[in-house]
Amino acid sequence: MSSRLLQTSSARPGASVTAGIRLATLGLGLTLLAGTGHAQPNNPDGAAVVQSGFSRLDKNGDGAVTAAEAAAEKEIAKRLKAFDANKDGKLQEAEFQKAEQDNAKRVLKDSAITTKIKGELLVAKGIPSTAISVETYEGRVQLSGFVDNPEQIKAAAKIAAGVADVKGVQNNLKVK
Ligand SMILES: [Ca+2]
Ligand SMILES: [Ca+2]
Repeated sequence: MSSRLLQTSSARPGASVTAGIRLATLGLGLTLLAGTGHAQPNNPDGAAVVQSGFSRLDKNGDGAVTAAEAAAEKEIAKRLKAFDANKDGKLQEAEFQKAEQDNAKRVLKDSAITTKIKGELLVAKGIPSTAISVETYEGRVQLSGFVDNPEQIKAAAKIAAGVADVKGVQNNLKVK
């Protein structure tokens, strides 16, 4: 086994150097990760404790997030009723996880829409795409920034509205 490894590395001297660099890069990455862990608050012994969203919101630690506790996180507060499966007016941990997953899905969908619109603005002719900021929330798109003329404002809005899953476009573009 070891002699085979030796043969391989002597046959291709460059390979082991590359592997060495890769290992060094990996090491650096791990160091950075460890650094992030240490930087966390409420973590005096340096252990990598990641507090879940649930225990962060369940301030009194009674195993349920009430409307008052959920108020700290708008996306959870918004979903309290819909994900309160046992209808006790609070989110137990399993209910909370589902609400959180639903919001994560929403974030993914919205950023996919934003990315698609930015890509289409980029390839469209005569649109100063870098001057246009695109934000999406629950499928509703907001365009803002300053462009050269009213035609560009119209064209950009038309492109945004034509992207799949877009529910509406708020056009705040202005001529500079
Ligand atoms: Ca609670
Ligand atoms: Ca509940």
